[in-house]
Amino acid sequence: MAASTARELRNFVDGGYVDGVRTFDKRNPVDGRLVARVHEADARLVDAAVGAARTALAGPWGRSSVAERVAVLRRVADQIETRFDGLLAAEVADTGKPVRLARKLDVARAVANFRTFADLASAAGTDGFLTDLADGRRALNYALRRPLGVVGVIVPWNLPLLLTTWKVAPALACGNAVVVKPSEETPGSATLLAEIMAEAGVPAGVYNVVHGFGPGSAGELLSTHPGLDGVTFTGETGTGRAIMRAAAAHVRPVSFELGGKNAAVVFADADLDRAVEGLCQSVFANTGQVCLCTERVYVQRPVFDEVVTRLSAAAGQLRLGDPADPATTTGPLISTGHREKVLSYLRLAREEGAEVVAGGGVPAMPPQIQAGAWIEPTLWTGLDNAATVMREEVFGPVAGIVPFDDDADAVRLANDTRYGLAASVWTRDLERGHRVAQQLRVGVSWVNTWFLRDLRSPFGGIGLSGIGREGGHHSLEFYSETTNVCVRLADETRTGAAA
Ligand code: NAD
Ligand code: 6OD
Repeated sequence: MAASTARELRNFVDGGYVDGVRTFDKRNPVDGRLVARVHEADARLVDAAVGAARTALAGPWGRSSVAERVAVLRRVADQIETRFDGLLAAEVADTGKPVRLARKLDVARAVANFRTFADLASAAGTDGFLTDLADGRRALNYALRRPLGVVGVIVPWNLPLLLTTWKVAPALACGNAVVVKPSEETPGSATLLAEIMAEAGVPAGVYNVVHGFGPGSAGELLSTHPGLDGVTFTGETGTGRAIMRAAAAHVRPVSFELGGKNAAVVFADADLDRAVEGLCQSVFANTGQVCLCTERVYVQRPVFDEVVTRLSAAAGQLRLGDPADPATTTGPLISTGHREKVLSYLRLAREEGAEVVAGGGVPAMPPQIQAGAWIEPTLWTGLDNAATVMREEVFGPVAGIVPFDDDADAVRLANDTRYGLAASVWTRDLERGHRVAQQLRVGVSWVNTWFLRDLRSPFGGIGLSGIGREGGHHSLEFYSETTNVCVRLADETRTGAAA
């Protein structure tokens, strides 16, 4: 039998790797092989991580200037580039996503996240007002920005490095110290990032990582810890509820990016080549495991059949397989457990009357990877918004396609959800594009594109999709506390008009 190549992944606390109380296995979703033995943190270790972060804030990091922190962030970005291949390998081993996707999306975004928040922090100002009251009193008001403090960063498995760095970069830019809890499914890249942080000169205790699960494990232990000053979380809406309850007990701020049931609206006047290509991306990218992925496609009646036919054909063209093969477009789901959930929704869709027009089951794969969490890219028609599968987030490569008549109908259907994360509108008529995009009750509305990101722009969700916005100055605001200083100046003498 071949020797195991599984790595040991430890917690990172106060600048060093630390054993957990026990280990759990992380398996590769492509073939089920053991990737890592992960050291689970217990209450004592989570406490040590929070304590290390607090201590770091009392040291030089807590007194650092913006310019010093910006320099650190730039070094982290450079070091991620230097260690690009290692991060890429960790991300692909944990998620099974195609190398070419992880290269372009996940690891490249980690670099961009640190550079963007370095730029933004160095350019950020604060409010300042010269107060001039009617009674002649004058004052200078200016706002001071301080770090929030110790921030808990709890992240999911779908875009692990992208989402971790999306939160850690602005948190460090603002002078905080963080305790990161990666998903139990994707412990690799956050652990490797700890080495990168140390190489880039991030002081011990500023970046900590604790491994484990959610309830009864590191996730719950971190989110309920009294020593946190704030929590930033990306993940399922139900998990957000639990974290919010814990935050309420301590009256501390939360920033939540949660689930979605995102709509795409395709008008008959759309460039259908572009729309079908865009839909294929938005439904199937990362095997449908992006919170922004489309699971409801509304198509104007005159082009409904054509879009169904063309999108189904595009789904059939996707190449599932070895992540290292440049021809692979689509990886497995994150785990066979998650596949069970997605398959149960596909069974339900059929019971609810869906006509499956593409995929619908588990594909036959080569024997060496048949044990992986593979699933066919799937589309159905025949269900309206009343169906459970048109209302609940599936988080897989699946979508229902539904016809609509006019703009008002499209807006009504797209907004008929308790989620409100993202939407895309496909039309050649830009006036209509603006009009419809503005009527959609979502945090992010795209026209003739999908997942095109400017990191300075606000990002987040409405309703069950989240609380707050991150991105640009919104991130800097969440990760800061502001104190307004009001200094009385000499009164204005209002007697006697100018000579
Ligand atoms: P999840 O909520 O199950 O887990 C996310 C993280 O929370 C993990 O680290 C997990 O261990 C931890 N966790 C779980 N229960 C916890 C608890 N009770 N207390 C504290 N921590 C706990 O989500 P997931 O399955 O990892 O990711 C998929 C979900 O994430 C989908 O719903 C998806 O839409 C959502 N998501 C949203 C966005 C966004 O930007 N809105 C981005 C990515 C993913
Ligand atoms: O692009 C981003 O900044 C972001 N937070 C994306 C989230 C994707 C969810 O899966």
